[in-house]
Formats: sequence, C-alpha cells, structure tokens
Amino acid sequence: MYVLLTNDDGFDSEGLQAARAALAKVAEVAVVAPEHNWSATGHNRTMDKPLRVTDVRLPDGGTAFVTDGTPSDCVSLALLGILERKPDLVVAGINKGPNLGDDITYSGTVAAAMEAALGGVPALAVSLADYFEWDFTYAANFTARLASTVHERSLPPGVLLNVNVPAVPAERIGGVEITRLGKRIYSDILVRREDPFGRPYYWLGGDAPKGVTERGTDLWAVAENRISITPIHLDLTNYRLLATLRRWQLQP
Ligand SMILES: [Mn+2]
Repeated sequence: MYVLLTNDDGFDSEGLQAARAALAKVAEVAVVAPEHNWSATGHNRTMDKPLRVTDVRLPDGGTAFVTDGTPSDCVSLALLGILERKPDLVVAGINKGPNLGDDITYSGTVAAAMEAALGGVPALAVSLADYFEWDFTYAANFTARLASTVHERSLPPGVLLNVNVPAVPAERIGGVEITRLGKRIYSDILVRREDPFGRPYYWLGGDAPKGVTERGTDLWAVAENRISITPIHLDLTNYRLLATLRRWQLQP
C-alpha cells in the first residue's frame, strides 16, 4: 500500500508525525504537507501565485515535501505529479481538534480528503477530538489499521471517511460507531476593537463549539468516547427539496 499523508496543521505537527510513524508499519508513506497551519480554511485552491515545493527532513528523520499551498493544493500537487506514482490512499491528519458535524465545511483536513476523492483516490480525514489533549498514539494506530482495511475493501468512487478519535486513554475508548454528521452549535461572537489609530477591527471569536448529541451522529459517538466514522460524499444536493422547487413557478 502506498499512502499520501497530508494535513492542515502544517508539516511539523505532532499529529502528522504520529500518523506517519504508525502508517509506516503498514505502508509506504509519502508526505506532502503545508508549511504552516491552514486550519479552518475550507476547500480551496491557490490560483494567483506559483507554488513552491521543498524537500524537508522531519523531526523523526523522515522526509516530506513541504509546500506554500493549501492542504488541498498539497493533494493536487501529489496526484498531478509530485509523487512518482498515484497513491492507493490519502490520509489527512491527524488533526489537532475535532471535525464533527458542520465543522467539515470549515475543515482543511476534510478539504484535503475531498480533493483526494475528486481525484479518484479513497481518503481518510482523521481528527483527534479534543481541544487540549494531544496524545496521538491510539489515534495513529487506529488510523493505520483503518487504512489497511480501506485498502483491502476499497471505497466507492468519490467517497471519503471522516474519522474522529476521542482523546482518552485506549482502555476508555468504547469501540467504533459508523455515524452520520450531527449538528454543531457555534457560539460565535463578533469582537470589535480599535487599533492604535482609532480604526475599528474585528475578531470572529467565541468559545469552543458544542453540538447536539443525537444518537447515531458523530457528535454523539465522540461524546460517548467512541471512535466516529462518517462516510462523506461531495454531493450536497438536497434531494427532498427537488420536487418542491420544481413546483415553484420559476419558468420565465
Ligand atoms: Mn487543523
């Protein structure tokens, strides 16, 4: 198995190092990762500047291609020719922080996996579901196991798996749940301040998001200390509304 590993926290993140070490036991791993943190930048593509790719030695002695592009740029670069052959699987992560429910629309981690799905390569977006606790050991080992299973069983085209691992010791993990996306509750606030020249500036701030922990959702699974795996496709069509909209008298 040949795995492309990327992330949105930057090439030097502990989450990427942990994933690389665990994946290296089951696969050949190539790293193409951004040079700085792109968390919450969504799915985007650099179109207004050239991209640089540098060969970098990682803290653990491995090597990585580091780019000034976005997480999804990293995947595009890899699939379009930076790697000498097409990977069997793309793994994005392990992200420092959860990507649950509506988070996936902001997530650079999930965006990288989306880019892989668009490029016809199965992908995992993996996140450690905590804002303070950063022991990636269990999540990394699980990622390697899941990568092997996905490689063995394969995913339908255009699908990625969004994986959130609770940040608790192994003995407190209550198993795996296959889930649907839940509903995030954001507590966003607009903070208005003034710069030294009296001009206003704004921060989009607020506390960490909460969520509706409805049974069967990713938010529920993680709240129960279970690993959440949500199959994601990129078709955002609301099928239930198609018939209704067709009944609107919109014809000119
Ligand atoms: Mn991140």
